[in-house]
Amino acid sequence: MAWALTPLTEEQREIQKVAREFALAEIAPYSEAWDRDQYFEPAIVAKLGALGFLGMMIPEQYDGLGLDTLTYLVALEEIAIVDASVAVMLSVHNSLPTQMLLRWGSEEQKERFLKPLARGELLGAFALSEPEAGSDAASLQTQAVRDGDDWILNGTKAWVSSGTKGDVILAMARTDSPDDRRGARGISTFIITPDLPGFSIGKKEDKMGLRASPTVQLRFSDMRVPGDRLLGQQGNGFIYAMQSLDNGRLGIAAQSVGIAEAALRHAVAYAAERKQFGKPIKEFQAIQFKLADMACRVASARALLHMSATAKDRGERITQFGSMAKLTASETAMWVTTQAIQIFGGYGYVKEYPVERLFRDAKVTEIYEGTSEIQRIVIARELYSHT
Ligand code: COS
Repeated sequence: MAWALTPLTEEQREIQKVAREFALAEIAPYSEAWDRDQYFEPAIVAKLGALGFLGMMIPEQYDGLGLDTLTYLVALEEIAIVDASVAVMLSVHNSLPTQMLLRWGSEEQKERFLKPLARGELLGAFALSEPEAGSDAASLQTQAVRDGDDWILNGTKAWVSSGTKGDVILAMARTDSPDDRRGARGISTFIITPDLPGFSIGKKEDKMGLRASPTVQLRFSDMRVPGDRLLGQQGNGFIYAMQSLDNGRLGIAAQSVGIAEAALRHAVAYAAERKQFGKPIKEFQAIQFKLADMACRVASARALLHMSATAKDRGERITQFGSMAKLTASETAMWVTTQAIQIFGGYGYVKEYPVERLFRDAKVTEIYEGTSEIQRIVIARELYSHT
C-alpha cells in the first residue's frame, strides 16, 4: 500500500525508507510493552539523533540535516505508523523548540542549545499551557520578574510532552507587571534547562493514549533564569508560540495520518483473514465500503498535509493550512481507528490486537497543539483576514 500522492524526490524516498526501516527494526518490537508500562526509551532518542532525525529541518551550519518540511513529515509519518508516542517526541522536538531557536535565537543561544539539540544530544520540549490556560493560551499566569540581569520565574506549566526528559524547554511566561497587564503582548519566551535552581518536575499524567510519551507538569519556584535565556524580543513570546504552532500542527497532522494509515493496514489485513458466514469478511460490501471510505479519508488527509508542507517550503504563511491539515488529519485518525475497531469486532476492543492502541493514541490528536474547536476558529478567522 502506502500510496505516493505527492511525487517524492529520490532523496525524500530514501529518507522515508530509512525512517520505515528504523521504525520496524528499533521500535515495532517494543511498542506494545512501552505503551503498557508507560515507558519512554531514552536509547531511541540517541538512535534517532545518530540518524540526524532530531535536526531534520535545521541547516547543516547548525549541525542539522537541512531538509525541507515535506521530507520531515514523510519520515514522521513512517515513525507514527509504528509508534505514535515516539512520533510526538520527534514532532515536538523538530517543530517547536529547535525551530524557535533557529528563528529567534541569538548566535550564542544557537551555539549552546540548538547545535546539541540538532545532533540529538539534547531533547527539546515546549511549555505553553498551564492548568488554567489551555485553549485560552494568552491567559497564562507564570510570572517572570527582573532581578538584576536575571529573571525569577514562578508558575506551573502543564501538558508538557517529553517533559521528564526535556533538556531544553522553551517556556512562555508573563513579563508584564500585574498592575500593567498587556495580554498576549505581555508574554515572553525563555530557554529553560532542568539544572536551574527552582525547577522541578510535577505530576506525571496517567493518560489514555500516547502512554510511552511522558506528559508532565513543570514547576518553577523562584526559579532563577539568567538574562541571556530570554528568546528574541521581550513581549513577543506569544507570537513566537503561535507561529511555531502553525508548524507544530503539521507535525501532529503527520502523526495523525500515520495512526490512520496503520489502522487502515491492520483492518485490510484482518478483513482478508477473518471468516464469517463461510467467507472472508472483506467479501461483504459492509466491510468493503468501510475500507474504501477509510482509504479515501487517509489519502485526503495526506494530500492536504503534503500540500500544506510544500506551501510552507515555498515560504508562504501557513496559519490556515496548518490548522486545516491538523483538523482534517486528527479527525481522520479518530474516525479511521473507530472504523478499524468496528471491523475487528470484539477483537478490536482488546489489547491483543494493535487497533485498540491506535484508537487510544488517536484521541489526543483532536486535543493537543490546539483542539479541533480552536483549529476551526483559526481557519474561520483566516477566511476573513484578507477580505
Ligand atoms: N501567527 C502569527 N501571529 C499570531 C498568530 C499566528 N498563527 N496567531 C495569533 N497571532 C498574533 C495576533 O496577530 C496578535 O498579535 P497583535 O498583538 O500584534 O495583534 C496576537 O498574536 C494575539 O492573537 P489573538 O488576539 O488572536 O489571541 P487570542 O487570545 O484570541 O488567541 C488562539 C488565539 C485561540 C488562536 C490561540 O490562543 C490558540 O491557538 N490557542 C490554542 C493554544 C494551543 O494550541 N495550545 C496547545 C499548546 S501545545 S499542548
